[in-house]
Amino acid sequence: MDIGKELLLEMYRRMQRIRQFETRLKDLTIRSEIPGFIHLSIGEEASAVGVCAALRPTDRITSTHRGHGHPIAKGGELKRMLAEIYGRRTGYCKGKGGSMHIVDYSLGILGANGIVGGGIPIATGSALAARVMKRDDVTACFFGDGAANEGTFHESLNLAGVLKLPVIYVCENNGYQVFTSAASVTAGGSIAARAQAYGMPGFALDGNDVLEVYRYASNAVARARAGEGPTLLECRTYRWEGHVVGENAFGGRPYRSEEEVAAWKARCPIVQFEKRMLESGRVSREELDQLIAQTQAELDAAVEFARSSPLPDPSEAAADIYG
Ligand SMILES: Cc1ncc(C[n+]2csc(CCOP(=O)(O)OP(=O)(O)O)c2C)c(N)n1
Ligand SMILES: [Mg+2]
Repeated sequence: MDIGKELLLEMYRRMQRIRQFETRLKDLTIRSEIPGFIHLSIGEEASAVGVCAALRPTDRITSTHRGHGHPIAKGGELKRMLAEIYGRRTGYCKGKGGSMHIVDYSLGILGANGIVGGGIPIATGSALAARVMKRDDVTACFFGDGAANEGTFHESLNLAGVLKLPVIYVCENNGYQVFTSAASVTAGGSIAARAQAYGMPGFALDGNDVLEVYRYASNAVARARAGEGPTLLECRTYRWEGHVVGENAFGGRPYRSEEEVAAWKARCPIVQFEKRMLESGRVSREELDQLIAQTQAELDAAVEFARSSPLPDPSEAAADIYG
């Protein structure tokens, strides 16, 4: 698959945005500038970016509790995301949602979600809505290996398989569900293989290879748009950080070996992508460095914006609340 240079650089920019945003977020959280639980997806940037690069602006995504990378990959603004995480009025949900509730309907970002597996029926409903409204938009649904063992996964894939809905199920298998290894609680061993039971194609991919993810996602999107139905992609990847920032405070025993973490860090999705682009000769080190510097400046401005934004007024506490 021939990918234009402009798209390659845009994918790289978005991976850098995610990495830098979350690295700064970790620091701000440790310094107690930010309230609430923060789940980082450092190390998992390729699946978010590879899938979203295959989507168009009117396509939609659902995300998870580990939900900063997906909205950034879909084009979310760093400053409004950070303001939301700071609980400020200028944030995406006017400061009342926080890290696990980043939403931007105008970009097709239907929301991060604190309920494990909660995004899967939402994405399935979104795909059904596109069908009913006679739009050829596709919905990409991100979820973890833990969510693949929830009832919502099975009910949703069954419905999508029966109705041939335009949805791409993207399981980011990072090998863990909090402190439990996926291998110890996942019957059958392969999440991708579950697709067969629901009448759709399923593929297990190198989730750290942004170009491989993009290739599979593009095929799945084309299929969905043509009315041929859903696809399940299992992206095998790894989270470099703890389940949540500060997980050591929970007092648990170490659940991953230092060697395992080091081996995955050596397979950094950003470094691997850089290497391939530089080796192809299509992109120069200077071009990449320029994108890194631009992202740093963008992030500095976002931190300043969030810090200087006002908190929501107490009189707004019950506004925009449904249910
Ligand atoms: C329905 C539900 N059950 C349990 C939890 C607590 N919980 C939060 S994250 C998580 C693990 C999810 O693992 P996975 O789906 O693999 O996502 P990852 O954290 O690895 O990205 C659990 C059990 C929850 N938020 N919602
Ligand atoms: Mg997981």
